[in-house]
Amino acid sequence: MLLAKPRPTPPSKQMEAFLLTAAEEAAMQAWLKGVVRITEAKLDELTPPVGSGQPEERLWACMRYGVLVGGKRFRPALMAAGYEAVTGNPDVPEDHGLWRAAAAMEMIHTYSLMQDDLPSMDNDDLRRGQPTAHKKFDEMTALLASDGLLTDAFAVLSDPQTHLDGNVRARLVSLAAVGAGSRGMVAGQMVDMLFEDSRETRTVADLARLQTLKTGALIKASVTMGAVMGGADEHLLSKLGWYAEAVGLAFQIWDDVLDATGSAAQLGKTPGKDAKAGKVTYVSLLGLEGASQAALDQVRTALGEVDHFCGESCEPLRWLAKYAVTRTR
Ligand code: GRG
Repeated sequence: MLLAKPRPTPPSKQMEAFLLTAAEEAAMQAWLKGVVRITEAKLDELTPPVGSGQPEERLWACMRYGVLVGGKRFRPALMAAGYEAVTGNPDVPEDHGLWRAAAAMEMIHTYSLMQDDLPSMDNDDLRRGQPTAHKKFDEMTALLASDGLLTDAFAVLSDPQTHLDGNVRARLVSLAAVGAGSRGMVAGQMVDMLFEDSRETRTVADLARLQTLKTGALIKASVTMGAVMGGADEHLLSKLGWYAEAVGLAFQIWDDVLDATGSAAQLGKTPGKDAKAGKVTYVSLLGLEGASQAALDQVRTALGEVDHFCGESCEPLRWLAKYAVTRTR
C-alpha cells in the first residue's frame, strides 16, 4: 500500500515575533467572534428567505448556501477595524449600517468564490469545508446565485439603511465597485487564468501585481469602506490604503503557504492544487521559507504604516495584519 506523503509544515521560527500574546489572542478571538456572529445575522436577514414556494427559491437557496455555509469573515472584520481606527468605537451596535455594508462585502467575496470554483475557472469540489455551490446545486444555479449576490450587494450598499448620507453611500458603492470590478478583482482573476494557460516565465513582481488585483483590491476596499463610514478624510484613507495593500499581499502569500502545507480538513478546500497544476505561486518562486519571509515583510510594512498615524484605536487592524500570516485556514 502506498502511504500518503506527509505535507510539509510551514516555517514557524520567524513567526514567533509576530505571535500575539495569549491575552491579545483571546481579545482578538472574542472580537472576531462578535464580527462573525453579527455579519452572519445580517447575511441571513439580507439574503432572500426560502419557504414561500416561489419558483425562484432554488436560486435563493443557493445564494444562502454560498454565504451562510461558513468562512472566516475576514473582509467584514477589516471593515469593522477600519471603522474603529477612525472612530475609536469598539462596540458598534448590531443595527448600525456598518454591518449591512460588511455583509455586502461578504456577498461580493462569496460571489467571487462561487465563480472561481466553477468548472470553467478553478474547477473545485470543496469550499469552506462543504461541496462547492455548483456541486451542491448545479452549474447554472451557482452562476445565477453568484450574479444575485453581486448585484444584491450594491442594493444593500445604496440603501439609506446602510448610511443616511447619500454622499457616503455613493462612496461605498464606488469603492466596492472599483475593488471588485474590471480594474480590480475581476482583472486579477483574468490575469490568473491567463497565467495558468501560459508557459511564459513569471516573476515575483508579476505575481504581486496579479494578487494585488485578485485578492488585495477587495481587502483594500473593505478597510477603506469601514473608514469612510467612520468619517475618515482623504489623507487617512490613503494611509489605510497602504496598510491594506500590504495586508492583502500578506494574506495571499500566506494562502500559497497554506495551500502547500495544509490538509483539506484544515483548509476546507482542496490543498495542493496549485502545485499539481504547475501554477506559479509565491511558494513555487521563493520556496516555503522565502514565501513565509515575504509574507512577514508585508505584515511588518502594514504594522509600520499603522504605527505612523494610529494608537489604540488601530489594535484590531494590527491583530488582523498578524492574523493574515498566523491563520491556519
Ligand atoms: C471569479 C471574479 C472572480 C474572482 C475570483 C478571490 C478570487 C477571485 C478567487 C479565489 C481564489 C483564491 C483561493 C484566492 C486566494 C485568496 C483568497 C481570496 C482566498 C479566499 O478567501 P478567504 O480565505 O475565504 O477569506 P473564506 O472562505 O474564509 O471567506
